[in-house]
Amino acid sequence: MANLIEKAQSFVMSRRSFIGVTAGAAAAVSLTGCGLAKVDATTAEALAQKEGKWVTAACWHNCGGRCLNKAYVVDGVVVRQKTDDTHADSPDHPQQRGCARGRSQRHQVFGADRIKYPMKRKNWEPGGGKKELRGKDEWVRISWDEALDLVAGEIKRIREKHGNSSILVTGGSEMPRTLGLYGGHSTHWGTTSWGTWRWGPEKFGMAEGFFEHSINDRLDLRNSQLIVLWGGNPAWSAGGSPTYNYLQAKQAGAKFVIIDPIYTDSAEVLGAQWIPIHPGTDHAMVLGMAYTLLKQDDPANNPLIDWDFLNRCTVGFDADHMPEGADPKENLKDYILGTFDGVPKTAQWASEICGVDAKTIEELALEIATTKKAALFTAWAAARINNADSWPQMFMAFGAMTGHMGESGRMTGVSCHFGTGNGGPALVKPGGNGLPAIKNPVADKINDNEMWTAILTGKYTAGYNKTKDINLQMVYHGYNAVLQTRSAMSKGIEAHRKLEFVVCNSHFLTTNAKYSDIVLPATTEWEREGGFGTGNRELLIYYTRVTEPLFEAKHDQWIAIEIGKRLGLAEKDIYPISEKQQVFNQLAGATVMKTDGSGMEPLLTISEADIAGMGVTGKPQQGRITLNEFRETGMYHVERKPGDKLGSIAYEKFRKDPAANPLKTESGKLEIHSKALAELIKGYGFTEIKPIPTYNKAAEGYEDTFKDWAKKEKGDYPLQVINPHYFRRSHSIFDNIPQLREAFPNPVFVSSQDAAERGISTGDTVLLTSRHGKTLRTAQVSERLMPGVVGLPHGAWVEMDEKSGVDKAGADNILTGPIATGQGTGGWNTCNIQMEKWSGEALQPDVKWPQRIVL
Ligand SMILES: Nc1nc2c(c(=O)[nH]1)N[C@H]1C(S)=C(S)[C@@H](COP(=O)(O)OP(=O)(O)OC[C@H]3O[C@@H](n4cnc5c(=O)[nH]c(N)nc54)[C@H](O)[C@@H]3O)O[C@H]1N2
Ligand SMILES: Nc1nc2c(c(=O)[nH]1)N[C@H]1C(S)=C(S)[C@@H](COP(=O)(O)OP(=O)(O)OC[C@H]3O[C@@H](n4cnc5c(=O)[nH]c(N)nc54)[C@H](O)[C@@H]3O)O[C@H]1N2
Ligand code: SF4
Ligand SMILES: [Mo]
Repeated sequence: MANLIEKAQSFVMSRRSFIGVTAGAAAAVSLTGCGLAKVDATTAEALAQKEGKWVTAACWHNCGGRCLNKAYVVDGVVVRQKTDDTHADSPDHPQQRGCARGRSQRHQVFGADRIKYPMKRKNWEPGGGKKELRGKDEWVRISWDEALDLVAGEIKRIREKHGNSSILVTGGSEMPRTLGLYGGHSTHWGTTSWGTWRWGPEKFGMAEGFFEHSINDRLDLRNSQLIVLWGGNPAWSAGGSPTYNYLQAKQAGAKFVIIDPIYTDSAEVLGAQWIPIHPGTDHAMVLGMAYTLLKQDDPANNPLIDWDFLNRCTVGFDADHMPEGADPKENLKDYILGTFDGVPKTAQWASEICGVDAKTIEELALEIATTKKAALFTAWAAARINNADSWPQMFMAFGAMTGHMGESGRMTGVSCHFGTGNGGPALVKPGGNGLPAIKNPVADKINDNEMWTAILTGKYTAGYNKTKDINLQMVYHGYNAVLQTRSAMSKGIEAHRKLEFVVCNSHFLTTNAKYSDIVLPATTEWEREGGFGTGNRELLIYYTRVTEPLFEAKHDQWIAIEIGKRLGLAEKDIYPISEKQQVFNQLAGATVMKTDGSGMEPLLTISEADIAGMGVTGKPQQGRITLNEFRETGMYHVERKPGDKLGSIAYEKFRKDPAANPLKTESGKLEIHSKALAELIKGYGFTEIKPIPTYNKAAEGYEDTFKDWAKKEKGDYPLQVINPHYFRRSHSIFDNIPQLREAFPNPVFVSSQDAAERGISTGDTVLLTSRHGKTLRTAQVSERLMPGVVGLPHGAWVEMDEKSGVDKAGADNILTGPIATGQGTGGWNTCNIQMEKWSGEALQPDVKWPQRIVL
């Protein structure tokens, strides 16, 4: 221990940082009420000798994993963390083990750079005050009373001057309650994670609104002989057990194929066949595969297409199976064959677009068609591109052609995030918190891609052929990082400097906070009553308070109430239910699947004493485990075994008898011709698609890297940049943690061919330039990328050099533009750039940058 403490003390991350720790040693302290202090060796030594208590600690991020995280608290000090040891680990019942981020959670909560007090921009005054200084002004500490008076005062003033719609609330669920009662506010919308899987698929019968329902559960995956992934890198982007679950399928004999511009760690660990592809062109590849099958299929001697499934369960594949009223010429088969447009979608045709050679396209098509049990998966990355509204439908159509749907070991759908390789409805879930909904009287909803231009131009798209005027003058940033995570950040910064007022509740000086006028310190989940980790269908995590609020941080709900009071509203209308009671209601309402799979039953036994102990109102109840047991373990993990009644086969009943189990489409079948889909997309007012899945070139996609496509002459932005979700961060969260900065340096991944052509070596600082912005990063040259593709990890906090207009952090959205297509998708993985060696000063590693410690 002494050695560890010595190490900890000498491990100085930055001049002002008090975080001094290596894995396992003590460091951050919460001195109740007054915040943080450095632990000296004597205190650390003393703490190490004392008995403490393990508390289930939140890991509440949108990270694609759900792991059990525990903090060992001695005298209010978090001495160490651990992960799931609640039961023995086995392939059927895996422990939910945390990743490096979750294990660094204490460095986040107790970070020296936490926002400690309410603060305002020095030159700010009601109405704006040197708006151009947003993002570079100094900060001044103010009292909570002053801060709340100023925010409420601005809300009042701006509402009177410009009306309720001039106030835009981003994310969060707290201020919408207060402002909903105060006449309302404008909102924004978008598809973020899901890309074009968000609103389209339920129109043609897939997933019925919930992506996990499109694939079978993880134990059934072991019955697949072939698992093909169009994108998806669970080893990086689905923490916890998904990669382990995939490995069980491999162990059971499955072959893996991964179609991805990058040879990922997932491809490596799964021993997958790697098929590199140009980003945003998967649709073309699948068309080439479908053509191959149509040409070679011989039902009598060489059956490759599941005509029975197509004919019984789908409409629109061929002229004989069209939905009512549709033009029989508008069917997918004739589109693929080129019957009417004169362009057969051959493997060669596909190859020119997607970059996969024709032979590989044909071989993969035949392999899938002749394998008895295949799983066809895609993650959302391949749909987080512009103009891809027909891609999910094409993916479904190919699954239907090959019949890999609705049976054991056979599935076609999305395998991503919490649901990676494990589909089906939740087996355990919390109840509702009991809060009544509050309606927002303002109807203005702006697509994420137009959020910043709406502020700058006063206009936004409000539907088909419909542009609406809007005068946005105030932004309230709740629980989100939109300036960082939505497209067109350069426009976003400009927009922030145009507004009369910007306010943000925040943990750190994040991008949203940095460009605000007033920043209010928010508590983290470790400083709150408790809450739930959901998403993985097999488990429910119940975390509880680790520490009292640090410094002057307050719960977002408290902030919303206090601002509301100053606007003349009553607490009982904004939050009629206390934080404690909200948690209790979720506990009392928690349910778990009966072991025979026949329905849900209460999870918890709760006694009078429990209710009194929590200081809430409620009735005692009987359930499967006691509340105390749940609190102690921190997790209820449904135990699964092959052959149990808790599995899920997507579309099973539908496949057996589509008439008796119709989907929610007009025809009741999977619609390869979907009028509803085409109408939905048209209704958004951005771009249109056909009812059948034709290939649509993406704005700023591969084709746009050429000046002249026919002559194959490259243009000014000859490369494609994509944004892998990176291990250091959960989106923008954790970017500031020194330990994670050291472990994951956030380079830009460059193919050796592109590097050689530009004289770039590993370690060189490179400049990436798109049509929309410029950013710097240190190159990591690798054979693992397809030439022409650059991997810029998602979510780094922008660090703008105001003189040159160049960002130094590698912020992905500095490069993306305000492009809205189809269902308003975040089209991030279609973006064109140029790359060159930087002639200016070389970048220092991020870990050496000063922390953003303000006060
Ligand atoms: N270029 C590009 N952009 C992308 C993507 C991409 O691949 N490329 N991916 C997209 C995807 S998939 C997603 S899901 C989005 C994510 O977009 P966001 O949801 O905006 O991203 P996060 O970084 O998770 O932001 C959460 C913020 O909330 C703060 N926060 C957490 N808890 C609390 C709280 O209790 N109170 C308050 N006040 N704040 C809190 C965190 O500190 C953090 O700043 O990004 C999208 N953006
Ligand atoms: N570490 C970490 N994990 C995360 C997150 C995070 O921020 N950090 N965010 C979570 C969230 S909210 C989400 S939505 C998920 C997202 O999960 P995904 O969408 O799976 O994540 P990505 O890392 O963007 O992409 C996965 C793979 O798709 C490849 N890819 C990109 N574009 C294309 C394409 O056009 N075609 C094909 N075939 N492949 C392509 C990338 O090279 C990458 O290897 O991740 C979750 N997990
Ligand atoms: S994968 Fe997510 S939930 Fe699991 S430890 Fe990492 S950050 Fe926490
Ligand atoms: Mo996401």
